[in-house]
Amino acid sequence: MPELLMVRGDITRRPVDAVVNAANSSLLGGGGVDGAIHRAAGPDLLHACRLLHGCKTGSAKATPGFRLPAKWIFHTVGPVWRGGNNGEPELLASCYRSCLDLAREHGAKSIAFPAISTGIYGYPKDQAAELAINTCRENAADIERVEFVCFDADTAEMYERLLVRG
Ligand code: AR6
Repeated sequence: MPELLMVRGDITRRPVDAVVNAANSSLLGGGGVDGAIHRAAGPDLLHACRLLHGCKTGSAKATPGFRLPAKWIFHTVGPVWRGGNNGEPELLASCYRSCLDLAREHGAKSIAFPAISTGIYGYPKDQAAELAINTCRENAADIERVEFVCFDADTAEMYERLLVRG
């Protein structure tokens, strides 16, 4: 079983094998965590992303980490929240699973996730946290360490509570 833990702070600083980016389907950058990752990784990241020709919601694609401490960046596209009956939970679970699949393919033993879809895309934070933890518990058997990197106090508190509950 992997170690699942909450880490408070900026995902761009995490010394893990792979960090996950909550991108949009163009993969050409944006605000939120996507903007932070592009700024920290440097301009080579955008060049690499251009070669990927976008990404579907629920899928993920890999680039090197460039100037990040992480070796890899897995870019995934979360669903935009439209009330919850438009496949949002399935698509969000698919983001986490796709990134764990990429970790396996690339031999990444540690991975750091942001709270995908819970910023600009509006997914309710509590529902997203529960789904993220359950999906990683069920699909990360061969990964040593899964970090949930929380930028704000609300999100951190939710993950803390849910991870303790087990
Ligand atoms: N480290 C960790 N978490 C962060 C950081 C950071 N440096 N910065 C923000 N967060 P969002 P989304 C948290 O909006 O909802 C972009 O424009 C943030 O507090 O970044 O999936 C993309 O290009 C929140 O908890 O991603 C897309 O267009 C979480 O990361 C769109 O936003 C996700 O918030 C994707 O929206």
